Amino acid sequence: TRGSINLLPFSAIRRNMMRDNTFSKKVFIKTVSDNLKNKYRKTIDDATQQELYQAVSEAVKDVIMDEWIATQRVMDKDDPKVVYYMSMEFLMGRALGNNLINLSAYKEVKEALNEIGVDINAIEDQEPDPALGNGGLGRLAACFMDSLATLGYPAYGCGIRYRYGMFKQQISDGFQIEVPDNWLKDGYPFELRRPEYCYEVKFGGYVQESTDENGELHFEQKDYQSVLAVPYDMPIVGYDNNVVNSLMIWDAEPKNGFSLESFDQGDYDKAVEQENLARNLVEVLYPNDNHVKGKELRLKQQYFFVSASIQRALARFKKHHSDLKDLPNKAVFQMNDTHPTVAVAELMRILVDEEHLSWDDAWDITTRCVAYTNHTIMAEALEKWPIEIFQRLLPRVYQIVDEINRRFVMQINERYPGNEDKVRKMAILYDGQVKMANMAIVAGYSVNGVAKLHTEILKNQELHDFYEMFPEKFNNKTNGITQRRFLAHANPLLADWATKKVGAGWITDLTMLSKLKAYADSPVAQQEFAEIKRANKVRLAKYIKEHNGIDVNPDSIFDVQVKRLHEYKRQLMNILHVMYLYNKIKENPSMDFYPRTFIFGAKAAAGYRNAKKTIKLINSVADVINNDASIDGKLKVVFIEDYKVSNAEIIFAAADVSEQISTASKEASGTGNMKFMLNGALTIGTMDGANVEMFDEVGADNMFIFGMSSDEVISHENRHDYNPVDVYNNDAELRKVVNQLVDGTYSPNDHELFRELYNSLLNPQQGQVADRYFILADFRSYANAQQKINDYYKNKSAWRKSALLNIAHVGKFSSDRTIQEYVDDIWHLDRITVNMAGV
Ligand code: T68
Repeated sequence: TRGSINLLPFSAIRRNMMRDNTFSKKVFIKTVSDNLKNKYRKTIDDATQQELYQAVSEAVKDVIMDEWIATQRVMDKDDPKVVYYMSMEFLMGRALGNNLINLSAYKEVKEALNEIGVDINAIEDQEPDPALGNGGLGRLAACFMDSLATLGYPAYGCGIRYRYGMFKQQISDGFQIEVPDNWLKDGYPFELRRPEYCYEVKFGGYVQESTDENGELHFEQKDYQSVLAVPYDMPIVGYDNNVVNSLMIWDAEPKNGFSLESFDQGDYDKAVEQENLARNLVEVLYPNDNHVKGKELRLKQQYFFVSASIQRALARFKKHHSDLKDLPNKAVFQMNDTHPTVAVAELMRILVDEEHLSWDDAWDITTRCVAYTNHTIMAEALEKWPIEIFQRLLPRVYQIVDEINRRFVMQINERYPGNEDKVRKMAILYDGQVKMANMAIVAGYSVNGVAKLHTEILKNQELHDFYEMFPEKFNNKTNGITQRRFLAHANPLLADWATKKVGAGWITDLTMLSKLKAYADSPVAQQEFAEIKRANKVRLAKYIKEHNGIDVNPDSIFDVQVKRLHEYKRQLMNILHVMYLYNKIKENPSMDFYPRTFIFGAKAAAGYRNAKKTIKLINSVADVINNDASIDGKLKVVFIEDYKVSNAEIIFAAADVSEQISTASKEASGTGNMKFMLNGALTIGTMDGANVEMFDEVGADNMFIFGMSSDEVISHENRHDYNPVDVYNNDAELRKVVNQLVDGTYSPNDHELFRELYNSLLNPQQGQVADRYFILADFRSYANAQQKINDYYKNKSAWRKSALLNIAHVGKFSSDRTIQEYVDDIWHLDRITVNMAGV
């Protein structure tokens, strides 16, 4: 057992550090070796890397626990208003390194481990990425949790503890293979099971109505199946402020422990059912990004975590309050897209059925507690549930939705008498479907988009009818990213350099980086930046060599597109352009061409055919180009397998060029764009999403804009007057590239392999639109912008200056700014302070 000096040794170290700025490496190492002994009966010398990771994590958790306890004590005592960030996805990324950064103990721990011959990077690499999200939406939730804690705002993240997160991607013969992500197999040190806060969640059955002695109606769900929702809390460590918030993610367990003896035949079946329900519910994350299919299990997942989270929130509230009318002063539920919007009806159900409030009182409370964020305008991502499924699964919740809808349709009819079109577009129940976005807008007191352009499109196009009815609800909150993970942790060289130049203030106030403007013209600063970028490119080259077996030249331009694979993001346009360049170099080997490495990383939803074919195409093009000795290594193509938060950190730091090339109007915001900018990459992009605001900040000289505007795209869509065949006919070089999809250049053994991609551009199949994402229309303009990059990069001083100016203008894109806006305009929270003195 541990002696008194090292009972909470690492916390002691930290407090020691804060008092006199010394760090006892000895005590830290002693803690790690104690942990190894107690957990594994091993010493540092014979422990595996995984065991070391576990032991180091336990030592770090020890410190976190003290602050976590202290924070929760303050929350209990001060009873501040709290935001519940409800999200089906939290794409957290690894915790160990990030927690050390936020405890401002990273360097000390790195050195301590160094002294015993342990490489902190190797230890960090032992941690699986908790990949409980698909892409931007899930990662945004994670950045928000970091900023909330860092700014000292009381917050809970509410989500699902999927047993399997986003699949691992393997590339085999150029094709994507999906491998289950068993992230919990070795145990996850940064989670805490909280069985004392478990709740029952009911599905199915029927609603029994009864009247009590006072003549009041009661509704009871009968003959249902249910599960027990058990929360696991993960600590969210604020930066250097002792604040530790909680991410509560819910696991499902069968309500009655499964036991053979205690059931007769009927109950036995029921027990098996409940066991299966619990297991299936949280088994796996749906791996689709910006696309939903109305799968019953997904609705179950949504109701499961929403109901459990609201129950826990109300239980917390009731510890301090008896009057539910005060709820809006103490809690706000922010709904991350439509996925958790069943919260509206669930809160109503609890208030009406269980708390016995009148409908009007319950509605008044609910509509002052819920707010909704929209992340997309793409029709296929809007959640609509067949009424049949919804009603069967959630019979009482459905009745409540029906009543909300009945009252809202009356409101529509009052305002627009006889206008059936308005009812068709705005009703919550229509055409046999439950439209979740409509319910969220009707009930939410705030509806926000995630970038200026996106919010304008919502107001003027997609949600125009709602905007006309409720203009006061609509507002914009441009997305942001956390600089703690994406600069301090991801790019320590650049982080230290920035700190030397402008001080460490940027870690909690990213606008401080604007002071770097003063260095943009300095040859010394430019040189220093160039050396850092090169070191990061060498680091990425090493990763690529280890993971892909490909040699890349760190002195070539690293041109990167990493994000989910989706047609609207236009990875296909990027690779068509690579094919175009290759043709040109082959035709004219002495042409002016700066060596370039095109780097891709992307997961495709398992059932998304064109997306998967695009991955295969990228790999096929890579095979041909990388093995063509005649081009002298001028052009390389790399597909990085299993793109995820942990390798993203390495990739952003090493990029020269950031590809943000979505069809204008389709990318609601983008957040990768900001991560590249933060790391000094120059963007080639369309006027879409937050690119528009990046352009406003950094100016035309430091960004490469091309392509149609969102207005042009939308007007072509409305008029149906775009014909890609015209473009194809009028551009011989482009025509050659498109033809190469089907002439065997990149698929000698099967000329038909890429036929579907060719068809998607020129030859639409039943129900499709030719080149729906305007790839051919934008191609020439894209190629011209790429040519400008080629020319500009040769002017080293100009390029480096632009890179520095990108970093200097990135301040707006911190999620700290975004969260402060949510707080000021929507949530109205007060900061807490947590004092560790005397602990
Ligand atoms: C993304 N959306 C937007 N959706 O595409 C991106 N969808 O522009 C934006 O920056 C980001 O959200 C943050 O606001 C998504 O990532 C999904 O992942 C998703 C998942 C399930 C269903 C629908």
